[in-house]
Amino acid sequence: MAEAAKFFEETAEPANFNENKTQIERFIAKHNEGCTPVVLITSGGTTVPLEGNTVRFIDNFSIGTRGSASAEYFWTRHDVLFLHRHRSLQPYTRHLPQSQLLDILEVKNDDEGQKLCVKNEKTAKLLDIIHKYQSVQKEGRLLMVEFTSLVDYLHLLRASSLIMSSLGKNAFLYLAAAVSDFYIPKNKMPQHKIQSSNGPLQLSLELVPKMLEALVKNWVSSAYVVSFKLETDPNLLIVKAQQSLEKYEHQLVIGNILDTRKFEVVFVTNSETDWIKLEENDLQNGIEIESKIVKSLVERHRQFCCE
Ligand code: PAZ
Repeated sequence: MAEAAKFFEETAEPANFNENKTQIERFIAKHNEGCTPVVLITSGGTTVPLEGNTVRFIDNFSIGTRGSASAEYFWTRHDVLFLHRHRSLQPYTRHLPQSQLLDILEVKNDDEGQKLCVKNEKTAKLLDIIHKYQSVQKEGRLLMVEFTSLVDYLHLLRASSLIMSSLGKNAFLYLAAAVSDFYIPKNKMPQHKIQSSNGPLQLSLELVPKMLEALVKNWVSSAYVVSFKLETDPNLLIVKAQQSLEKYEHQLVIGNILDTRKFEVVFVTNSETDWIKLEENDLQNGIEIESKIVKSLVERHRQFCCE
């Protein structure tokens, strides 16, 4: 935990940090009087800059499907603080990929001239998305905050967790972001663009301190905390998830394998290892695995609050 504290001392807060923090404080303050639980969803990947004036950075595959889809299912019971990577998928708008935007529109002519309309076959789906999105926004049930780099993400995660601690057991953390395990500390990073004229590049990355321990024990100690574990080797998945649970003593680890993450995940707790899978008919009916994940978690959090 000392390493976590040192990390925050040595790294600067992101540019708009105070503004974001104020917004989060206001959002959570609204919930302190009521009994609506709030879920903090982290979503998308983090970048690791190689230069102070960043031209190049290391990134990862995550585009935020898990986080953005989950947010939509949490609204049955929870309000959502959505901490997401800049330009990654967002709840509701994820259904409208930019590449298809022009295909759902058509130009119609009437007495008043040309009108831009949504194609008939797309109208029902779009109306449904817009109604849901507007009602969540109107009722103030969603706050979206963006990050890009690993350092931005960790500062925002710590601030959000500390603020949410006032919610007690009504705080739920759903840590689905793919966060880099390695980084280059500022004092070991060149300020200016690395020059290829200097020859091949050798990088030395340091380990990012594990923040989950500080989060569970110090930042938001009464919360229900679910972390994710991604592996590519199926033989490692459950062992690594169990190790994480043992080490950090939070409530649940959701394990997933890169290639099958959209179809199956495994819930690992102190007492069970429970697979959640999409069946053939789920796939045919367009059911998303996040609907099953979140349904189970909402019930688990409800029971946790009653204990
Ligand atoms: O964002 P996405 O839907 O493309 O991927 C989701 C995921 C695989 C990043 C998530 O389910 C996950 O496992 N996050 C934690 C990764 C890790 O730090 O092990």
